[in-house]
Amino acid sequence: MKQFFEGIPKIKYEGEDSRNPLAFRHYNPDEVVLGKRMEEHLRFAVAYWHSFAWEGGDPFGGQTFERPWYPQDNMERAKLKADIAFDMFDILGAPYFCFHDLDVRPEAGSFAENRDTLNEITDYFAEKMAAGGPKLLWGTANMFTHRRWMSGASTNPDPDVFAFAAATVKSCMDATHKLGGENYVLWGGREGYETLLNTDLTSELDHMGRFLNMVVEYKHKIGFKGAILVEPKPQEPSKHQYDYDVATCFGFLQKYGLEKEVQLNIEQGHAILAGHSFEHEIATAASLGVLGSIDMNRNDYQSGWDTDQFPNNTPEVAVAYYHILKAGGLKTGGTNFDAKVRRQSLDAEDLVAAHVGGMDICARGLKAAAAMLEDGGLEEALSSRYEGWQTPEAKAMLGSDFESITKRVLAEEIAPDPRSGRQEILENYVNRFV
Ligand code: XLS
Ligand code: NI
Ligand code: NI
Repeated sequence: MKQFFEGIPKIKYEGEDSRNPLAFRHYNPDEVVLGKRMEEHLRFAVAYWHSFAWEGGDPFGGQTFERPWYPQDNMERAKLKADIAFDMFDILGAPYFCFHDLDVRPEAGSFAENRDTLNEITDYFAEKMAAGGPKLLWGTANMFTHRRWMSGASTNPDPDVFAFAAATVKSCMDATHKLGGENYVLWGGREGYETLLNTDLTSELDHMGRFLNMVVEYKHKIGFKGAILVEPKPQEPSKHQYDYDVATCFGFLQKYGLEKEVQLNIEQGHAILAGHSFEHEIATAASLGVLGSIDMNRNDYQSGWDTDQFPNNTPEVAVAYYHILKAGGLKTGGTNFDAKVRRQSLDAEDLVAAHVGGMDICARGLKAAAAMLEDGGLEEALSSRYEGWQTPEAKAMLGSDFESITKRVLAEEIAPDPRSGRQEILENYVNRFV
């Protein structure tokens, strides 16, 4: 154990009455919920990017944190960062972690050097993982920070950037595969535009579609068994991003023949930026058959930015897990905290406490969701609301046509009798569980 987390013990489950701020009050990995251990339902992952690579900057000011692995520009400090990150995974008992290439190795400028340092650091990870460390939920490429990506990666007007992006994603898929990663993520922060005045929308989308097909072809070629996940977000950093939301992504996947090959990684904050709720995005993805994984970080509702805060709202988390459980639960996906502590939260203890709180609120939400499902009140309300569609006449109608329906409306003098949607009653019902 390095000095960095000195004095911070391994976090334990102490139950609801515990007053210890560094204990789980709800997250009890072995507790069985709906026939499955909590750990297997939630599949928590710590995000290397925000917890170990982000330095506390905002649009008006730079680094606030002081960490022994700064500046993040050489391999010696990259390894120190890895030592400390794996210490925290152990303190939390986190079963998974995830990373971007740029989080874990220095940026060299040349592709060959970036690939070699990525290979070196991921070999270092492999040793730690073999020695009892967590598993890899997903790997990904950061194709948005370096200036080469400013006009996009696969959608860049310059084919050399497309080529650099292809080589970069290949190297990250190789590293993810080597580490037994369970998914590979693509988030296109700069796959979009700043102004349509300089943008050939049609060819950019075609290039992005071809690029994603190459990802899938390469996955099959190397025998990567994990899921390929695209992460929707409407904007930020680009003014407009092509992967706007779940529905937009699904249309894109269908157009390029990928809807059976690619699933989605849905982030709470991105759902809010798109003008949706998290559960809307989850339920939509589930209904379209593309629910992959979740990034469980919330936005500040006042700021309108993707503030990437740790979750802290039980009702929101509970309805999200309700839709996940209803869809059969997370398969290769997990609950990733793509979240960062506030820039004034300088201490190692802040970093640990943020994850402890996030894991605990998710466990609490999961238990509430499971209790709702077990009680079955929402399912009953739903089947009663749609029961009319169970009649043979209603089912037959879907196979008929406007003329015959009109005849039936006249013959049977159909005059609909509106029924209450019972929204408040259902909201009150949910509040019994959260
Ligand atoms: C940024 C995204 C990013 C992805 C991975 O807003 O959430 O963190 O999850 O590139
Ligand atoms: Ni985000
Ligand atoms: Ni994310």
